[in-house]
Amino acid sequence: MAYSSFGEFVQALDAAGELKRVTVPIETDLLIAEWANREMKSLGGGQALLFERPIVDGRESSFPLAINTIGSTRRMALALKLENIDDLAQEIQLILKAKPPTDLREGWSLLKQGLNLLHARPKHVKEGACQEVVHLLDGNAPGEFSLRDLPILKCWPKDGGRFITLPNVHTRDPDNGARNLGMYRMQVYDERTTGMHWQVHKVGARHGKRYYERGERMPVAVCLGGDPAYTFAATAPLPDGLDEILFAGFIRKKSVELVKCKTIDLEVPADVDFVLEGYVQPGETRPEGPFGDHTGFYTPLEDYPVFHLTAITHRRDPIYPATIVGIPPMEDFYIGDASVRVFLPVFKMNFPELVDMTLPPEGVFHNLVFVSIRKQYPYQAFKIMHGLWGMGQMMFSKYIIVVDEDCDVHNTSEVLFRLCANTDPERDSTIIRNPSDSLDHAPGSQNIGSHMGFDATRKLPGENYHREWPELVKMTEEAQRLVDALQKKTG
Ligand SMILES: Cc1cc2nc3c(=O)[nH]c(=O)nc-3n(C[C@H](O)[C@H](O)[C@H](O)COP(=O)(O)O)c2cc1C
Ligand SMILES: [Mn+2]
Repeated sequence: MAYSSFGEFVQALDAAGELKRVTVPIETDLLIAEWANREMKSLGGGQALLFERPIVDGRESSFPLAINTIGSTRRMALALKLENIDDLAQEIQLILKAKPPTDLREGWSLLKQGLNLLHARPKHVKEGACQEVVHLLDGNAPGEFSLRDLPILKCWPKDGGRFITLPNVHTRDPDNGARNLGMYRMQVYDERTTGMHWQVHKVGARHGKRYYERGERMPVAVCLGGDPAYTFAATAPLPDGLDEILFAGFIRKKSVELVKCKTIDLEVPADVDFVLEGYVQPGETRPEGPFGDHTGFYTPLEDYPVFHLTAITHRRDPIYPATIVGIPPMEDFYIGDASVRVFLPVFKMNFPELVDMTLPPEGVFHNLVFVSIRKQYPYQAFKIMHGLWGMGQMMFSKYIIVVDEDCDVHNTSEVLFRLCANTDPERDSTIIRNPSDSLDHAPGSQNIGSHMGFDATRKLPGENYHREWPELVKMTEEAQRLVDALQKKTG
Protein backbone atom coordinates (compact mmCIF):
# COMPACT_ATOMS: atom_id res chain seq x y z
CA MET A 1 0.00 0.00 0.00
CA ALA A 2 0.93 3.60 -0.49
CA TYR A 3 3.05 5.89 1.70
CA SER A 4 1.01 8.51 3.52
CA SER A 5 3.85 11.04 3.59
CA PHE A 6 7.43 11.54 2.46
CA GLY A 7 8.44 11.05 6.12
CA GLU A 8 6.90 7.60 6.15
CA PHE A 9 8.98 6.68 3.08
CA VAL A 10 12.13 8.02 4.76
CA GLN A 11 11.33 5.84 7.79
CA ALA A 12 10.91 2.83 5.51
CA LEU A 13 14.35 3.54 4.01
CA ASP A 14 15.77 3.68 7.52
CA ALA A 15 14.17 0.36 8.45
CA ALA A 16 15.60 -1.19 5.28
CA GLY A 17 19.13 -0.01 6.17
CA GLU A 18 19.07 2.42 3.24
CA LEU A 19 19.37 5.71 5.17
CA LYS A 20 22.24 7.65 6.71
CA ARG A 21 21.30 10.41 9.14
CA VAL A 22 23.56 13.45 9.25
CA THR A 23 23.06 15.17 12.59
CA VAL A 24 25.72 17.89 12.35
CA PRO A 25 24.61 21.32 11.07
CA ILE A 26 25.57 21.70 7.40
CA GLU A 27 25.37 24.52 4.83
CA THR A 28 22.81 24.23 2.02
CA ASP A 29 25.24 26.32 -0.07
CA LEU A 30 27.33 23.62 -1.88
CA LEU A 31 28.16 21.43 1.13
CA ILE A 32 25.05 19.24 1.06
CA ALA A 33 25.53 18.88 -2.71
CA GLU A 34 29.18 17.85 -2.29
CA TRP A 35 28.21 15.28 0.35
CA ALA A 36 25.35 13.96 -1.80
CA ASN A 37 27.53 13.76 -4.92
CA ARG A 38 30.02 11.53 -3.10
CA GLU A 39 27.17 9.29 -1.98
CA MET A 40 25.59 9.10 -5.46
CA LYS A 41 28.96 8.20 -6.98
CA SER A 42 29.56 5.32 -4.57
CA LEU A 43 28.79 1.76 -5.57
CA GLY A 44 25.21 1.21 -6.76
CA GLY A 45 24.12 4.72 -5.77
CA GLY A 46 25.10 4.59 -2.07
CA GLN A 47 22.46 5.36 0.55
CA ALA A 48 19.76 7.97 1.05
CA LEU A 49 20.84 10.90 3.24
CA LEU A 50 18.76 12.75 5.81
CA PHE A 51 20.31 16.07 6.79
CA GLU A 52 18.60 16.91 10.06
CA ARG A 53 20.07 20.41 10.48
CA PRO A 54 20.47 22.24 7.15
CA ILE A 55 21.78 25.81 7.38
CA VAL A 56 20.43 28.57 5.09
CA ASP A 57 22.24 31.92 5.12
CA GLY A 58 23.74 31.17 8.54
CA ARG A 59 20.37 30.18 10.04
CA GLU A 60 19.26 26.64 10.84
CA SER A 61 16.14 25.67 8.87
CA SER A 62 13.21 24.19 10.79
CA PHE A 63 12.92 21.48 8.15
CA PRO A 64 15.17 18.46 7.58
CA LEU A 65 16.26 17.69 4.01
CA ALA A 66 16.35 14.24 2.39
CA ILE A 67 18.34 13.52 -0.76
CA ASN A 68 19.24 10.47 -2.87
CA THR A 69 16.08 8.76 -1.56
CA ILE A 70 15.38 7.03 -4.90
CA GLY A 71 18.98 6.92 -6.13
CA SER A 72 19.40 3.14 -6.42
CA THR A 73 17.53 0.25 -7.98
CA ARG A 74 16.50 -1.01 -4.56
CA ARG A 75 15.34 2.38 -3.23
CA MET A 76 13.40 3.05 -6.42
CA ALA A 77 11.58 -0.25 -5.88
CA LEU A 78 11.01 0.58 -2.19
CA ALA A 79 9.59 3.96 -3.28
CA LEU A 80 6.97 2.21 -5.37
CA LYS A 81 6.50 -0.55 -2.76
CA LEU A 82 7.66 -3.24 -5.17
CA GLU A 83 10.01 -6.18 -4.81
CA ASN A 84 11.24 -5.39 -8.28
CA ILE A 85 10.48 -2.59 -10.76
CA ASP A 86 9.77 -5.23 -13.42
CA ASP A 87 6.68 -6.31 -11.43
CA LEU A 88 5.07 -3.00 -12.37
CA ALA A 89 5.98 -3.56 -16.03
CA GLN A 90 4.20 -6.91 -15.79
CA GLU A 91 1.03 -5.27 -14.46
CA ILE A 92 1.04 -2.85 -17.37
CA GLN A 93 1.54 -5.72 -19.76
CA LEU A 94 -1.51 -7.46 -18.28
CA ILE A 95 -3.68 -4.39 -18.94
CA LEU A 96 -2.44 -4.23 -22.51
CA LYS A 97 -2.96 -7.95 -23.04
CA ALA A 98 -6.66 -7.78 -22.16
CA LYS A 99 -7.27 -6.60 -25.69
CA PRO A 100 -4.09 -6.35 -27.75
CA PRO A 101 -3.97 -2.85 -29.20
CA THR A 102 -3.17 -2.39 -32.85
CA ASP A 103 -1.15 0.77 -32.55
CA LEU A 104 0.50 2.96 -30.04
CA ARG A 105 -2.27 5.51 -29.66
CA GLU A 106 -4.73 2.72 -28.98
CA GLY A 107 -2.22 1.21 -26.57
CA TRP A 108 -2.02 4.32 -24.45
CA SER A 109 -5.77 4.80 -24.48
CA LEU A 110 -6.24 1.18 -23.39
CA LEU A 111 -3.77 1.79 -20.62
CA LYS A 112 -5.82 4.81 -19.60
CA GLN A 113 -9.02 2.75 -19.56
CA GLY A 114 -7.25 0.00 -17.64
CA LEU A 115 -6.06 2.48 -15.04
CA ASN A 116 -9.60 3.76 -14.64
CA LEU A 117 -10.89 0.25 -14.09
CA LEU A 118 -8.28 -0.30 -11.43
CA HIS A 119 -9.82 2.41 -9.26
CA ALA A 120 -6.87 4.66 -9.81
CA ARG A 121 -9.19 7.64 -10.23
CA PRO A 122 -8.54 10.36 -7.67
CA LYS A 123 -10.90 11.24 -4.82
CA HIS A 124 -11.73 14.76 -3.76
CA VAL A 125 -11.34 15.58 -0.09
CA LYS A 126 -12.07 18.68 1.99
CA GLU A 127 -8.90 18.76 4.09
CA GLY A 128 -5.36 17.55 3.72
CA ALA A 129 -2.25 17.18 5.84
CA CYS A 130 -0.43 19.36 3.30
CA GLN A 131 -2.46 22.30 4.63
CA GLU A 132 -1.91 21.78 8.36
CA VAL A 133 0.12 24.99 8.29
CA VAL A 134 -0.86 27.80 5.90
CA HIS A 135 1.26 30.86 5.07
CA LEU A 136 -0.35 33.40 2.74
CA LEU A 137 2.40 35.29 0.94
CA ASP A 138 0.48 38.01 -0.89
CA GLY A 139 1.43 41.24 0.83
CA ASN A 140 3.30 39.73 3.75
CA ALA A 141 5.92 41.79 5.52
CA PRO A 142 9.67 41.20 5.17
CA GLY A 143 10.83 38.60 7.65
CA GLU A 144 7.62 36.62 7.49
CA PHE A 145 7.56 33.02 6.33
CA SER A 146 8.82 32.64 2.75
CA LEU A 147 10.96 30.50 0.46
CA ARG A 148 13.94 31.57 2.58
CA ASP A 149 12.66 29.26 5.30
CA LEU A 150 13.03 26.15 3.12
CA PRO A 151 16.44 24.43 2.95
CA ILE A 152 16.76 24.99 -0.81
CA LEU A 153 20.14 23.97 -2.23
CA LYS A 154 22.76 25.80 -4.17
CA CYS A 155 24.16 22.79 -6.01
CA TRP A 156 27.23 23.88 -7.99
CA PRO A 157 29.62 26.86 -7.64
CA LYS A 158 28.57 28.64 -10.85
CA ASP A 159 24.82 28.09 -10.42
CA GLY A 160 22.78 31.28 -10.75
CA GLY A 161 21.37 30.74 -7.27
CA ARG A 162 19.41 28.23 -5.26
CA PHE A 163 17.22 25.73 -7.10
CA ILE A 164 14.26 23.62 -6.04
CA THR A 165 15.34 20.34 -7.60
CA LEU A 166 12.46 17.89 -6.98
CA PRO A 167 9.34 20.00 -7.65
CA ASN A 168 6.17 18.29 -8.83
CA VAL A 169 4.54 20.97 -10.94
CA HIS A 170 0.75 20.78 -11.37
CA THR A 171 -0.92 22.69 -14.21
CA ARG A 172 -4.20 22.48 -16.12
CA ASP A 173 -5.04 22.74 -19.81
CA PRO A 174 -7.22 25.87 -20.08
CA ASP A 175 -9.06 24.41 -23.08
CA ASN A 176 -10.26 21.11 -21.64
CA GLY A 177 -9.31 21.18 -17.97
CA ALA A 178 -6.94 18.19 -18.29
CA ARG A 179 -4.38 17.96 -15.48
CA ASN A 180 -0.65 17.64 -15.95
CA LEU A 181 2.11 16.87 -13.51
CA GLY A 182 5.72 17.40 -14.60
CA MET A 183 9.04 17.94 -12.91
CA TYR A 184 10.60 21.26 -13.90
CA ARG A 185 13.34 22.79 -11.74
CA MET A 186 12.79 26.19 -10.13
CA GLN A 187 15.43 28.85 -9.52
CA VAL A 188 14.75 31.00 -6.48
CA TYR A 189 14.84 34.72 -7.37
CA ASP A 190 13.59 36.10 -4.04
CA GLU A 191 11.34 35.24 -1.07
CA ARG A 192 8.32 34.59 -3.27
CA THR A 193 9.44 34.43 -6.90
CA THR A 194 11.10 31.62 -8.84
CA GLY A 195 11.83 30.58 -12.40
CA MET A 196 9.72 27.89 -14.08
CA HIS A 197 11.97 25.80 -16.28
CA TRP A 198 9.50 23.88 -18.44
CA GLN A 199 11.27 23.27 -21.73
CA VAL A 200 9.50 23.88 -25.01
CA HIS A 201 8.65 20.21 -25.64
CA LYS A 202 7.02 19.69 -22.25
CA VAL A 203 3.33 19.73 -21.36
CA GLY A 204 3.64 22.52 -18.77
CA ALA A 205 5.01 24.76 -21.55
CA ARG A 206 2.15 23.83 -23.85
CA HIS A 207 -0.41 24.66 -21.17
CA GLY A 208 1.40 27.93 -20.52
CA LYS A 209 1.34 28.89 -24.19
CA ARG A 210 -2.45 28.50 -24.26
CA TYR A 211 -2.87 30.73 -21.19
CA TYR A 212 -0.59 33.37 -22.74
CA GLU A 213 -2.58 33.27 -25.99
CA ARG A 214 -5.77 33.76 -24.02
CA GLY A 215 -4.13 36.53 -21.99
CA GLU A 216 -5.02 34.76 -18.76
CA ARG A 217 -3.00 34.35 -15.59
CA MET A 218 -1.98 30.70 -15.24
CA PRO A 219 -2.47 29.00 -11.88
CA VAL A 220 0.40 26.67 -10.92
CA ALA A 221 0.81 24.48 -7.84
CA VAL A 222 4.13 22.93 -6.92
CA CYS A 223 4.21 19.98 -4.55
CA LEU A 224 7.22 18.73 -2.64
CA GLY A 225 7.31 15.34 -0.99
CA GLY A 226 4.37 13.10 -0.26
CA ASP A 227 4.32 9.60 -1.67
CA PRO A 228 7.42 9.18 -3.89
CA ALA A 229 5.05 7.68 -6.49
CA TYR A 230 4.12 11.30 -7.33
CA THR A 231 7.73 12.15 -8.09
CA PHE A 232 8.07 9.10 -10.29
CA ALA A 233 4.83 9.98 -12.12
CA ALA A 234 5.98 13.59 -12.61
CA THR A 235 9.16 12.49 -14.38
CA ALA A 236 7.65 9.58 -16.35
CA PRO A 237 7.51 10.23 -20.11
CA LEU A 238 3.74 9.76 -20.34
CA PRO A 239 2.09 11.02 -23.53
CA ASP A 240 0.38 14.40 -23.35
CA GLY A 241 -3.15 13.74 -22.07
CA LEU A 242 -2.42 10.72 -19.91
CA ASP A 243 -3.09 12.00 -16.40
CA GLU A 244 -0.11 11.52 -14.08
CA ILE A 245 -2.45 11.55 -11.04
CA LEU A 246 -4.33 8.58 -12.48
CA PHE A 247 -1.01 6.88 -13.17
CA ALA A 248 0.21 7.61 -9.63
CA GLY A 249 -3.02 6.12 -8.24
CA PHE A 250 -2.37 3.01 -10.29
CA ILE A 251 1.23 2.54 -9.17
CA ARG A 252 0.50 3.14 -5.48
CA LYS A 253 -2.66 0.97 -5.74
CA LYS A 254 -4.63 3.64 -3.95
CA SER A 255 -6.59 6.60 -5.25
CA VAL A 256 -4.81 9.89 -4.87
CA GLU A 257 -6.79 12.19 -2.55
CA LEU A 258 -6.93 15.68 -3.98
CA VAL A 259 -7.56 18.83 -1.97
CA LYS A 260 -8.30 22.36 -3.25
CA CYS A 261 -5.50 24.89 -2.99
CA LYS A 262 -6.04 27.88 -0.69
CA THR A 263 -5.29 30.71 -3.12
CA ILE A 264 -5.62 29.26 -6.63
CA ASP A 265 -8.13 27.13 -8.49
CA LEU A 266 -6.14 23.88 -8.63
CA GLU A 267 -6.13 20.64 -6.68
CA VAL A 268 -3.10 18.86 -5.25
CA PRO A 269 -2.50 15.52 -3.49
CA ALA A 270 -3.60 16.04 0.11
CA ASP A 271 -0.68 14.15 1.64
CA VAL A 272 2.33 15.98 0.18
CA ASP A 273 4.78 17.73 2.50
CA PHE A 274 4.80 21.25 1.00
CA VAL A 275 2.64 23.07 -1.55
CA LEU A 276 3.83 26.26 -3.26
CA GLU A 277 0.75 27.95 -4.71
CA GLY A 278 1.02 30.71 -7.26
CA TYR A 279 0.75 31.80 -10.86
CA VAL A 280 2.62 32.51 -14.07
CA GLN A 281 1.81 35.82 -15.78
CA PRO A 282 1.39 35.77 -19.60
CA GLY A 283 4.39 37.22 -21.39
CA GLU A 284 6.62 37.56 -18.35
CA THR A 285 10.03 35.89 -18.61
CA ARG A 286 13.33 36.27 -16.83
CA PRO A 287 16.84 34.88 -17.37
CA GLU A 288 17.10 31.46 -15.72
CA GLY A 289 20.40 29.70 -14.89
CA PRO A 290 23.21 28.99 -15.15
CA PHE A 291 22.64 25.55 -13.63
CA GLY A 292 24.97 22.57 -13.30
CA ASP A 293 22.74 20.23 -15.25
CA HIS A 294 22.29 16.49 -15.75
CA THR A 295 24.28 16.78 -18.97
CA GLY A 296 27.34 17.25 -16.75
CA PHE A 297 27.70 20.83 -18.01
CA TYR A 298 26.30 24.18 -16.94
CA THR A 299 23.27 25.20 -18.96
CA PRO A 300 23.63 28.89 -19.77
CA LEU A 301 21.24 31.74 -18.97
CA GLU A 302 18.02 31.52 -20.92
CA ASP A 303 14.64 33.26 -20.62
CA TYR A 304 11.93 31.25 -18.88
CA PRO A 305 8.55 32.06 -17.31
CA VAL A 306 8.39 33.44 -13.77
CA PHE A 307 6.42 31.80 -10.93
CA HIS A 308 4.91 34.13 -8.31
CA LEU A 309 4.00 32.49 -5.01
CA THR A 310 0.73 33.37 -3.33
CA ALA A 311 0.94 30.83 -0.50
CA ILE A 312 3.08 28.10 1.00
CA THR A 313 1.25 25.39 2.90
CA HIS A 314 2.85 22.42 4.62
CA ARG A 315 2.50 19.55 7.05
CA ARG A 316 3.29 20.15 10.68
CA ASP A 317 6.42 17.95 10.36
CA PRO A 318 7.46 18.01 6.70
CA ILE A 319 10.70 16.82 5.16
CA TYR A 320 12.12 18.83 2.25
CA PRO A 321 13.01 16.52 -0.69
CA ALA A 322 15.97 17.34 -2.93
CA THR A 323 18.29 15.90 -5.51
CA ILE A 324 21.30 17.12 -7.42
CA VAL A 325 22.22 16.53 -11.04
CA GLY A 326 25.67 16.75 -12.66
CA ILE A 327 28.21 14.42 -14.20
CA PRO A 328 26.59 10.93 -14.23
CA PRO A 329 25.82 8.67 -12.56
CA MET A 330 23.47 10.63 -10.34
CA GLU A 331 20.14 9.90 -8.63
CA ASP A 332 18.14 10.78 -11.75
CA PHE A 333 19.67 7.83 -13.64
CA TYR A 334 17.67 5.43 -11.44
CA ILE A 335 14.46 7.39 -12.05
CA GLY A 336 14.94 7.25 -15.82
CA ASP A 337 16.00 3.62 -15.73
CA ALA A 338 12.82 2.68 -13.84
CA SER A 339 10.74 4.53 -16.46
CA VAL A 340 12.30 2.57 -19.30
CA ARG A 341 11.66 -0.72 -17.48
CA VAL A 342 8.09 0.14 -16.57
CA PHE A 343 7.12 1.24 -20.08
CA LEU A 344 8.98 -1.51 -21.93
CA PRO A 345 5.68 -3.40 -22.50
CA VAL A 346 4.24 -0.32 -24.23
CA PHE A 347 7.27 -0.16 -26.50
CA LYS A 348 7.14 -3.89 -27.16
CA MET A 349 3.51 -3.67 -28.10
CA ASN A 350 4.33 -1.23 -30.84
CA PHE A 351 7.52 -3.00 -31.88
CA PRO A 352 6.98 -6.77 -31.57
CA GLU A 353 10.64 -7.42 -32.48
CA LEU A 354 11.87 -5.42 -29.48
CA VAL A 355 13.50 -7.61 -26.82
CA ASP A 356 15.12 -5.17 -24.40
CA MET A 357 16.15 -1.55 -24.20
CA THR A 358 18.23 0.64 -21.90
CA LEU A 359 19.50 4.21 -21.67
CA PRO A 360 22.95 3.78 -20.08
CA PRO A 361 24.06 6.38 -17.51
CA GLU A 362 26.89 7.68 -19.70
CA GLY A 363 24.28 8.92 -22.17
CA VAL A 364 22.34 10.96 -19.58
CA PHE A 365 18.94 9.80 -20.85
CA HIS A 366 18.74 11.05 -24.41
CA ASN A 367 22.27 10.74 -25.73
CA LEU A 368 22.50 6.96 -25.97
CA VAL A 369 20.02 4.12 -26.40
CA PHE A 370 20.85 0.42 -26.59
CA VAL A 371 18.09 -1.74 -27.99
CA SER A 372 18.04 -5.46 -28.79
CA ILE A 373 15.72 -6.99 -31.38
CA ARG A 374 14.74 -10.35 -32.79
CA LYS A 375 15.57 -9.59 -36.40
CA GLN A 376 13.46 -11.18 -39.08
CA TYR A 377 13.91 -9.13 -42.23
CA PRO A 378 16.46 -6.77 -43.82
CA TYR A 379 16.73 -3.22 -42.46
CA GLN A 380 14.59 -4.03 -39.43
CA ALA A 381 17.21 -2.36 -37.22
CA PHE A 382 16.60 0.89 -39.12
CA LYS A 383 12.86 0.46 -38.78
CA ILE A 384 13.14 0.29 -35.00
CA MET A 385 15.40 3.37 -34.88
CA HIS A 386 12.89 5.42 -36.86
CA GLY A 387 10.06 4.10 -34.73
CA LEU A 388 11.81 5.19 -31.53
CA TRP A 389 12.72 8.58 -32.99
CA GLY A 390 9.01 9.13 -33.62
CA MET A 391 7.90 8.22 -30.14
CA GLY A 392 7.39 10.94 -27.51
CA GLN A 393 10.54 11.94 -25.67
CA MET A 394 12.50 9.19 -27.45
CA MET A 395 12.65 11.74 -30.30
CA PHE A 396 15.69 13.23 -28.53
CA SER A 397 17.79 10.03 -28.71
CA LYS A 398 21.13 11.12 -30.16
CA TYR A 399 22.70 7.71 -30.74
CA ILE A 400 20.72 4.49 -31.05
CA ILE A 401 22.63 1.21 -31.21
CA VAL A 402 20.64 -1.85 -32.26
CA VAL A 403 21.94 -5.32 -31.41
CA ASP A 404 20.65 -8.89 -31.72
CA GLU A 405 18.54 -10.49 -29.01
CA ASP A 406 21.44 -12.57 -27.64
CA CYS A 407 23.30 -9.41 -26.59
CA ASP A 408 22.63 -8.10 -23.07
CA VAL A 409 21.90 -4.38 -23.51
CA HIS A 410 22.56 -3.81 -19.79
CA ASN A 411 26.18 -4.82 -20.35
CA THR A 412 27.75 -1.79 -22.05
CA SER A 413 30.96 -3.66 -22.76
CA GLU A 414 29.05 -6.34 -24.66
CA VAL A 415 27.16 -3.74 -26.70
CA LEU A 416 30.36 -1.89 -27.63
CA PHE A 417 31.93 -5.19 -28.67
CA ARG A 418 28.99 -5.85 -31.02
CA LEU A 419 29.10 -2.29 -32.33
CA CYS A 420 32.76 -2.45 -33.16
CA ALA A 421 32.75 -6.00 -34.52
CA ASN A 422 29.51 -6.06 -36.49
CA THR A 423 29.39 -2.74 -38.30
CA ASP A 424 30.74 -1.41 -41.51
CA PRO A 425 30.32 2.26 -40.63
CA GLU A 426 29.04 3.50 -43.98
CA ARG A 427 26.63 0.64 -44.59
CA ASP A 428 25.38 0.24 -41.03
CA SER A 429 24.80 3.82 -39.89
CA THR A 430 22.21 6.42 -40.63
CA ILE A 431 22.04 10.12 -39.77
CA ILE A 432 18.69 11.88 -39.49
CA ARG A 433 17.31 15.24 -38.39
CA ASN A 434 15.01 15.45 -35.38
CA PRO A 435 14.18 17.70 -32.43
CA SER A 436 16.99 17.71 -29.85
CA ASP A 437 16.79 17.95 -26.09
CA SER A 438 16.80 21.63 -25.05
CA LEU A 439 19.74 20.91 -22.75
CA ASP A 440 22.00 19.39 -25.42
CA HIS A 441 24.80 21.92 -25.94
CA ALA A 442 26.39 20.17 -28.93
CA PRO A 443 24.05 21.09 -31.82
CA GLY A 444 24.74 24.43 -33.51
CA SER A 445 21.22 25.63 -32.73
CA GLN A 446 19.13 24.80 -29.69
CA ASN A 447 16.31 22.21 -29.91
CA ILE A 448 17.25 20.78 -33.35
CA GLY A 449 20.04 18.45 -34.37
CA SER A 450 21.19 15.34 -36.12
CA HIS A 451 20.82 11.88 -34.60
CA MET A 452 22.68 8.73 -35.52
CA GLY A 453 21.71 5.09 -35.55
CA PHE A 454 23.95 2.00 -35.78
CA ASP A 455 22.81 -1.39 -36.95
CA ALA A 456 25.10 -3.69 -34.96
CA THR A 457 23.04 -6.80 -35.65
CA ARG A 458 24.34 -9.67 -37.78
CA LYS A 459 23.54 -9.05 -41.42
CA LEU A 460 20.87 -10.94 -43.29
CA PRO A 461 20.73 -11.68 -47.01
CA GLY A 462 19.61 -8.47 -48.69
CA GLU A 463 21.57 -6.21 -46.36
CA ASN A 464 24.51 -5.60 -48.64
CA TYR A 465 26.69 -8.27 -47.12
CA HIS A 466 28.11 -10.63 -49.71
CA ARG A 467 30.01 -13.12 -47.58
CA GLU A 468 29.06 -15.69 -44.99
CA TRP A 469 28.46 -14.18 -41.52
CA PRO A 470 30.89 -15.87 -39.08
CA GLU A 471 29.90 -17.69 -35.94
CA LEU A 472 30.38 -16.17 -32.49
CA VAL A 473 32.94 -18.08 -30.41
CA LYS A 474 31.21 -19.95 -27.60
CA MET A 475 32.10 -22.76 -25.17
CA THR A 476 29.99 -25.94 -25.05
CA GLU A 477 27.51 -26.12 -22.20
CA GLU A 478 28.98 -29.40 -21.05
CA ALA A 479 32.47 -27.92 -20.69
CA GLN A 480 30.97 -25.02 -18.71
CA ARG A 481 29.14 -27.40 -16.40
CA LEU A 482 32.21 -29.52 -15.78
CA VAL A 483 34.43 -26.55 -14.97
CA ASP A 484 31.70 -25.12 -12.71
CA ALA A 485 31.80 -28.36 -10.76
CA LEU A 486 35.61 -28.49 -10.65
CA GLN A 487 35.89 -24.91 -9.45
CA LYS A 488 33.33 -25.52 -6.75
CA LYS A 489 35.37 -28.46 -5.53
CA THR A 490 38.66 -26.57 -5.48
CA GLY A 491 37.01 -23.54 -3.87
C1 LIG B 1 15.55 15.52 -11.41
C2 LIG B 1 14.86 15.91 -12.70
C3 LIG B 1 14.84 17.24 -13.09
C4 LIG B 1 14.20 17.63 -14.26
N1 LIG B 1 14.19 18.96 -14.61
C5 LIG B 1 13.53 19.35 -15.73
C6 LIG B 1 13.47 20.73 -16.06
O1 LIG B 1 14.01 21.59 -15.37
N2 LIG B 1 12.78 21.08 -17.19
C7 LIG B 1 12.16 20.14 -17.99
O2 LIG B 1 11.53 20.53 -18.97
N3 LIG B 1 12.23 18.83 -17.70
C8 LIG B 1 12.89 18.42 -16.58
N4 LIG B 1 12.94 17.09 -16.26
C9 LIG B 1 12.31 16.09 -17.17
C10 LIG B 1 10.80 16.08 -17.08
O3 LIG B 1 10.36 15.98 -15.75
C11 LIG B 1 10.22 14.92 -17.90
O4 LIG B 1 10.54 15.15 -19.26
C12 LIG B 1 8.71 14.74 -17.74
O5 LIG B 1 8.31 13.58 -18.45
C13 LIG B 1 7.94 15.92 -18.26
O6 LIG B 1 6.55 15.70 -18.06
P1 LIG B 1 5.48 16.28 -19.09
O7 LIG B 1 5.59 15.45 -20.34
O8 LIG B 1 4.16 16.08 -18.39
O9 LIG B 1 5.79 17.70 -19.34
C14 LIG B 1 13.57 16.67 -15.08
C15 LIG B 1 13.60 15.33 -14.69
C16 LIG B 1 14.23 14.94 -13.51
C17 LIG B 1 14.24 13.50 -13.12
MN1 LIG C 1 2.46 14.83 -18.80
